[in-house]
Amino acid sequence: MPANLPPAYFEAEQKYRSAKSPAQKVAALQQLLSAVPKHKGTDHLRADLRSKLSRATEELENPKRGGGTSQYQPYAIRKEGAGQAVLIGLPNAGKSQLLAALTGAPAKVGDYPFTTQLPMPGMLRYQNVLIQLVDTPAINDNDVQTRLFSLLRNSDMLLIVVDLSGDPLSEAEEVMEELERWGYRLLRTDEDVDPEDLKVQKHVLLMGNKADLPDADEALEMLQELYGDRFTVVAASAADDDLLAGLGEAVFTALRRTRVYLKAPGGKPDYTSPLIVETGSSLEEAAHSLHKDWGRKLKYALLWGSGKFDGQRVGREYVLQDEDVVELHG
Ligand SMILES: Nc1nc2c(ncn2[C@@H]2O[C@H](COP(=O)(O)OP(=O)(O)OP(=O)(O)O)[C@@H](O)[C@H]2O)c(=O)[nH]1
Ligand SMILES: [Mg+2]
Repeated sequence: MPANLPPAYFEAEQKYRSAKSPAQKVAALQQLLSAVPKHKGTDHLRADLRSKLSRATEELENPKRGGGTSQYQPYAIRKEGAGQAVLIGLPNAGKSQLLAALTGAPAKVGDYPFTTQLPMPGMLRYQNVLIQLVDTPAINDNDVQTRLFSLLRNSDMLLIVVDLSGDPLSEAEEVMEELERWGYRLLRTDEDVDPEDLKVQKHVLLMGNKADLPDADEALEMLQELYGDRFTVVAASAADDDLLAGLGEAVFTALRRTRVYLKAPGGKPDYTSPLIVETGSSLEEAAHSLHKDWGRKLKYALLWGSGKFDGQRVGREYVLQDEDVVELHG
């Protein structure tokens, strides 16, 4: 469950990931721990960080007995924020450049294929929400496919990046064929997961990238014509601030998340750190994700939000809408 962590946490997290020596690791972990707010929802995370810190300290003090690099698992990227969206595509589509432009993560960009060798995460801010983006090596790189597809399986959605200045239609086709070959079923952003289907079902956003280059408009139109019925198609470019600014909303919508602002009786709602739940979640599910005690003891909630009476009383089965303000009563 998202723990609604502050930006300082993700800065420290970035430091931790790039830490090379045990001493850097220890420093970054200490910073991480101090950035985590202390409440029930972060108990697990704090325990996890404390045990990492004690292992890193051990490694620092006894270099030979420490875990060393064998425990380093670059394809196991822990989810952070409202959800994890993974950038995939063929070489040179501009995945790394896009990650860098959207999140500031120091992704390596190159005009030669297979520049990216390992996945790298970064945090994209959309309004009051942080979304984790993950850059990955090219999907047709045989050496990484097994590990890459296990990362994709664990992700919340896929961002398929194609190069509008190349041959975006055949790029999209190749990426989709690859995914289908690995047993994936691709879903439109507004399509529900089919519980009967045993395939790995993932929501997809199709990104026509390098929209700043000549003839990109026509290429985007063709992409829209061919794939527009099956997927949401958006234009992207690391060189165009207006396009970049619009991507946050597109990714947030595709992630299918709902923001809930909690308020205490007589208090003000906290608009800065919404509780994030899957779209379609009931009040009961949201209360449970907050804490299992709340899930049990919740009787009703008072609700403020668009299209509702202020302070309307709703039951456990009420389906939450994005930006509802909720006061829980046990
Ligand atoms: N004009 C333009 N060029 C871009 C854009 N994004 C990336 N490029 C260029 O495209 C080339 C490839 O960019 P990368 O971000 O390394 O591509 P990638 O998809 O990560 O490639 P691999 O890591 O090899 O899979 C580089 O030369 C970038 O400078 C863009 O939005 N516009
Ligand atoms: Mg790359």
